[in-house]
Amino acid sequence: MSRLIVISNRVNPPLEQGGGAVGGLAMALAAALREYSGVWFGWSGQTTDHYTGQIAIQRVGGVTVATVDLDEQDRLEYYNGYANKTLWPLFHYRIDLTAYERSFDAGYARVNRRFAETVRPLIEPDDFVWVHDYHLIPLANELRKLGLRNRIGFFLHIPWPARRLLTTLPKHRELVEALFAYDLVGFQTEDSLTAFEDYVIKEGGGTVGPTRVAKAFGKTTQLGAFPIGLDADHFAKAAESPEGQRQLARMKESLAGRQMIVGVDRLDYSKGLEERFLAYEQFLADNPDQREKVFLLQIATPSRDEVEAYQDIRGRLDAVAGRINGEFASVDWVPIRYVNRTYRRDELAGIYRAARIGLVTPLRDGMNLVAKEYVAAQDPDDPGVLILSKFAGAAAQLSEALIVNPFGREDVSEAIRKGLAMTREERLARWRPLMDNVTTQDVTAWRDGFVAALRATGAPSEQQVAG
Ligand code: GDG
Repeated sequence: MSRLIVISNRVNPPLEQGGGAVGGLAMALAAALREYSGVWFGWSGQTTDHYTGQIAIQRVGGVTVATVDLDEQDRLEYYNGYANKTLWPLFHYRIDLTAYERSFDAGYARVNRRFAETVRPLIEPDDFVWVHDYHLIPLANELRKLGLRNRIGFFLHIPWPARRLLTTLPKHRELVEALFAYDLVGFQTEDSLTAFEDYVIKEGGGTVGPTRVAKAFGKTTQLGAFPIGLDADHFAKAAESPEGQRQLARMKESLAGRQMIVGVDRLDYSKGLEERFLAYEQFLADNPDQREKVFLLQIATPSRDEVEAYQDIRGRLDAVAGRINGEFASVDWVPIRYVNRTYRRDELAGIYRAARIGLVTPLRDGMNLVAKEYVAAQDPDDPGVLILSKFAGAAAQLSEALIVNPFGREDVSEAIRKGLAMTREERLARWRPLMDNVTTQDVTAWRDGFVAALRATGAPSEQQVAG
């Protein structure tokens, strides 16, 4: 059987049960790599003075993991730079935070070239190559330049932005053209896929056929939407595990008869945390009878803290949480418990289960796995209520959630009120189809769907190989 070569920016070796890595991508890939033999290649997260291209190979949990160190300039220009100061904000509709710097462009191109040269010798003729995320869009093009003829697929974990937004990027055309070196380009949602097609047709002068084969720049690629899922059974079991139950008991004790609303996010401006705090403040102002009967537990794990926009949002959240607590707290009640640390996955499952409401209100999100985790962790006899942003990719699948506009404080405040008052019957009626969706459209379905679609593509055309 052909092997699978997975390439992503960072490599998080498959985790032991209950392990504590942060990042939806890491969890999903760990599950994928348990199934196929192959290699997972990416940056170690370490830097050296000069790039050597020396690969460190480890065998972890049945998966061969190959990592390489980058140099300091790579970290600044490629990772902190083009990936996290240019593409991430732009693709999350934050043009105000998007930095366009020539050195970032150069760093992005350099690291993609280096990755291609370094991983090339690990790839055998029959292997399928699966490249992940916005850090590595030009990788297939670089691999093709080195003569690689294997089938190569790309999956974008974040949203694809609207055409008008993308065209603000100085080298938008090159970026999109680079995607045509892949045999398959996958998106989280139909929405992202349609936005890409719109670009191909209107900016790229190309076409998209009924089977979603796109033609532009003299090349052809297959497109598809593959909504990412959860290791759902595993996660549901984590809520029942000793650690999950211990955490649940601990939370229940600390509730002291109050209801809990929970939010769990990487500390990122795309997650809408400040807007969430303000909406919750609105709820407290609108519903004085609910004060002291409820609290919000917000777990926000620090992320990308070398990037200024992340330091800013962290400072703002500290201030807003402090202000709201100062305004509403009483001697034995704090309205927001704001925690900047990481929990084990099984502990998280217990925390989700203890919460009457899962509050997931990103301003933009490719998918959002927290929404699915909240659903999977619920008690089947007495489930909680999911409040979900219409701008999370997950909203397309989880339509029985209370869907809100995260920019509208009144809207979110009203959903909180409704969620807290919801009868067990209605909670069950909403949760059952949500749980069905989360368990059937799980990470295995995602992975198998993508790999099957990649296998079904024809061999790369000569044009693609010529790059
Ligand atoms: C990108 C896209 C897409 C958080 N705190 C802790 C912890 N987490 C875990 C959550 C969840 C993951 O991090 C976050 O996943 P998301 O999907 O919400 O978001 P991103 O990290 O932005 O991921 C996103 C995803 O890729 C997959 O394609 O859904 O749209 O932006 O799994 O549980 N995990 C642990 N402790 C914590 O304290 N163990």
